[in-house]
Amino acid sequence: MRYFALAFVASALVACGGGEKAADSTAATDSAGTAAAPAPTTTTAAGTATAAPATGTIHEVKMVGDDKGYRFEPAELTVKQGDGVKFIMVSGGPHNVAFEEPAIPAGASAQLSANIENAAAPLTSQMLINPNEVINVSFANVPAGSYSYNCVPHLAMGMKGKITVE
Ligand SMILES: [Cu+2]
Repeated sequence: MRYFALAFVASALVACGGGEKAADSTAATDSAGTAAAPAPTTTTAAGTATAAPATGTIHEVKMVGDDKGYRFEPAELTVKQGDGVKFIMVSGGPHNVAFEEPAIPAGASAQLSANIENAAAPLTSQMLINPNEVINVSFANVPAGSYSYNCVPHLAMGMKGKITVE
């Protein structure tokens, strides 16, 4: 009788300890995720950089696909260092924003990759499917020059753009 009572207590303690462990590991994951969010660090072949938030004007570029074709509106845009560009999904998705190493200034790759919010890959944003979804790209802490980009799904249809950073 006493043996069974002890066994019951022991198994209750084990169950309790297991529960606490599960709760602890959930909390650790949450706090790590939150801590990483404000300043994601991106490593590319060109090096490592931490996201530099836009501090200037936020410009808007629409991502459109309709019976006139696939395009960024405006396709060409001039911004100042520190500005940001908000790409807005309007129609005809999925669309994304992909910069290419030879078509951006030398030394820009790591910082630009870090500055693409929720990037899917170096220099490449996630895909947007639903209207009013956005991709924010900061042009803080990147060299002045010409940044050409395209939409990967519609590259063959000429969905390309260029941002000049002054
Ligand atoms: Cu597209």
